[in-house]
Amino acid sequence: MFMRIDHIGIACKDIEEKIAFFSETFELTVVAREVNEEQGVKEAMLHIADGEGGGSYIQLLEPLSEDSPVGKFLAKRGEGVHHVAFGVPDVAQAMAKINEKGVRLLDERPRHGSMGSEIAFLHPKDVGGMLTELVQAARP
Ligand code: CMX
Ligand code: CO
Repeated sequence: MFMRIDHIGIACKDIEEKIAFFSETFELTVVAREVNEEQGVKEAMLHIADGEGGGSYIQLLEPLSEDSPVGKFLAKRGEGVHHVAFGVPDVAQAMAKINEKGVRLLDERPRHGSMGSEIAFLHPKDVGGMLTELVQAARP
């Protein structure tokens, strides 16, 4: 079901500062910058490698408001790893199969993610404390 790690999502207070840090320290290139109102974030994708069905990235996330998922996370836990995203061939199919095993889905249907992808989240309490995202990358 999982083809690769698509990205690690990192919650930060100041995305410009973290873009400078990650790109300079690890020699990574920013390949996309977006505001996703539905997810309540300003984000940047830093490319690491290309893999089966898509690439792998670091996703830097700055909240658009304090009551968004990342805003609440920052208030409660501070900056750091917010979620892990796995690449899947078909997000709707993966959601159905995973839900059959008793894992709660946080989305009823796939939503729009970075760079034209389709995404869905799984409840962290059902995945050993890890907020998990499924990503079906956009077709090249
Ligand atoms: N990782 C691990 N555990 C987390 C978590 C995270 N990122 N966020 C919350 N939790 C835990 C909390 O610590 C809490 O545990 P306790 O009850 O033991 O304290 C529990 O989950 C419930 O958390 P909460 O703060 O009461 O609930 P929230 O209202 O903050 O909702 C969640 C949490 C995961 C349901 C919500 O953040 C969500 O729906 N996330 C999915 C969407 C998202 O994160 N979008 C931003 C990224 C967009 C992108 O990647 O493109
Ligand atoms: Co993500």
